[in-house]
Amino acid sequence: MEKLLLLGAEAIAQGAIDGGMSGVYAYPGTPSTEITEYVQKNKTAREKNIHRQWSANEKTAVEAALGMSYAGKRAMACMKHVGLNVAADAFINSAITGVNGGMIVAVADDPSMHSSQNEQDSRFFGKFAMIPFLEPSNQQEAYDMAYEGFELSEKFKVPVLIRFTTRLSHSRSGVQTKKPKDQNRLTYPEDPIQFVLLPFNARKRYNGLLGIQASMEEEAEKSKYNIYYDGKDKSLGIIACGIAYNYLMENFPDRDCPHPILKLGQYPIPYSKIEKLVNECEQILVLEDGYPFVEEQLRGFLSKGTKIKGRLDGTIPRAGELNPDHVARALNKNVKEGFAVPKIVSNRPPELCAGCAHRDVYDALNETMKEFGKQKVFSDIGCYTLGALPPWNAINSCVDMGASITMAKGAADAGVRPSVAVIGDSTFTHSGMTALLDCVYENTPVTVIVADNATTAMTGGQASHATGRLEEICIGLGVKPEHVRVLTPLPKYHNEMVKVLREELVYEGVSVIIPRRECIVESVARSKREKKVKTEEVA
Ligand SMILES: Cc1ncc(C[n+]2csc(CCOP(=O)(O)OP(=O)(O)O)c2C)c(N)n1
Ligand code: SF4
Repeated sequence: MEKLLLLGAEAIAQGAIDGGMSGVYAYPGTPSTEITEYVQKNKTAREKNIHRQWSANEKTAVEAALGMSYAGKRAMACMKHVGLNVAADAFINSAITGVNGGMIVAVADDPSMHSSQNEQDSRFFGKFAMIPFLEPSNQQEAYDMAYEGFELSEKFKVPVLIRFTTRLSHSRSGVQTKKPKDQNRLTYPEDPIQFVLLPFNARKRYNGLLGIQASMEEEAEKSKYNIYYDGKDKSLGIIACGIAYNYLMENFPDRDCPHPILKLGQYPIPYSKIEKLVNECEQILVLEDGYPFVEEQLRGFLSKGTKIKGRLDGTIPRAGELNPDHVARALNKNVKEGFAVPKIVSNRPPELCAGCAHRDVYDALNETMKEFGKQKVFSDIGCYTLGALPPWNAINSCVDMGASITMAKGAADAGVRPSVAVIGDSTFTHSGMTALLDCVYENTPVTVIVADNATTAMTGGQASHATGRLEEICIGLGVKPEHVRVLTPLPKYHNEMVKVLREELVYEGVSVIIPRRECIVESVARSKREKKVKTEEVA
């Protein structure tokens, strides 16, 4: 047992390793990526042969984790909040099949959308799936929840969700580790059809899930993560969920908050604890880093006419991250002005790196599209999304992973010509492949540009499942080999790129253009890694 200085995400990883995990399955996504990267670099994980390769997407990650749990072992699936949308089918149904070995689904939410398309709150998914879910208030709890989460999962025989947010994930604190547990042995579920969700069994399993709701609630009532702290001034009672408790306490460095506080970290909502606070206090303030999840439920019959303050009445801003200043204002405390942000670190619009291959792709595409008119390029999520900004202004959509190809298909079906999709190699294998199959199935006239930089650049350069096999995949999906065109995106090949793009844009069928050049940042990082290995070999 030792004290480690860990990011929240790393604390979850370390907690899971020490908690007896046999495998982590994940697709990268900020702010969750560091969980898997930590396991990948961890010596114990290597020695214990813990599975730690990236999955193709979040759905395959949850399914693989469920498969490992089926075999009796402890598994964790990790993702960012929008990844849970992709994994939702597997996730919701895993609550119905139940688990054998403990299973944790760790989901990082991103209020304020620092690097996301939305700021959805995964606690709704936890409630939707009707499973226990945990929300750490600090890095130590993040560790403890992952460490203990497998046992909670095995107790109720359902997956357990750990929901945390950007600040917790990306800030460091001291974490006291616990005695590492052994991995589970390989065992099969007692009931051989437990995981067979044919209606007759699914109904039985669903009733079983409904039947354990009361005990999950009881567990939350007595959880050490849900604590009632009494306070003399009952004019206000405060409910602080997850990291909001930390923000509240930052306003009371001597821990002398005069109001009763209910600190929440384990759900389903412990109703009697809330009832006690509502009965004792004149008003309730709900602090949540996310949607007004608890606040909405409180506004129903539970409030008994008590005034509820939070995001819904404007006490806290309706959108965006919670912070200690919001809490201070809600408590009518003085907010200390910080230093003005120096110009050198003030926000600048993001841009593609100098020398990035995506620049050359957009230069060529923009020149070709001059002939065909504007608003016909559907894009996806990755570094290349920055093509939406000046000087390129080259793309017209970015919705969810894989949507570029399917939106281009729909637009082509509506008569748009040419209809172009721009997608990265990792996003293509995440969820572009089935979209391309839809195009092949109907021979829809779309031009799909798969910008292959041999990595998942936007999230920090994780390996991409497509590297070295992109043409094969496209041809395997049914794209005619003569319409799979590989280019080298460099200024010196600009004219050749324009020529090939033009040829394929007028083709009335499915074509795939693959501009291939390694991400500059990844190329530098790779050279450094290789140099280090060589130096170590010589030494
Ligand atoms: C469902 C979902 N999962 C993960 C992410 C996080 N994410 C954004 S872009 C991206 C992949 C980018 O890789 P690639 O498509 O190869 O483009 P590159 O950044 O390398 O240009 C990921 C994982 C997301 N936005 N949505
Ligand atoms: S990280 Fe790589 S892919 Fe992203 S902008 Fe920079 S060079 Fe381009």
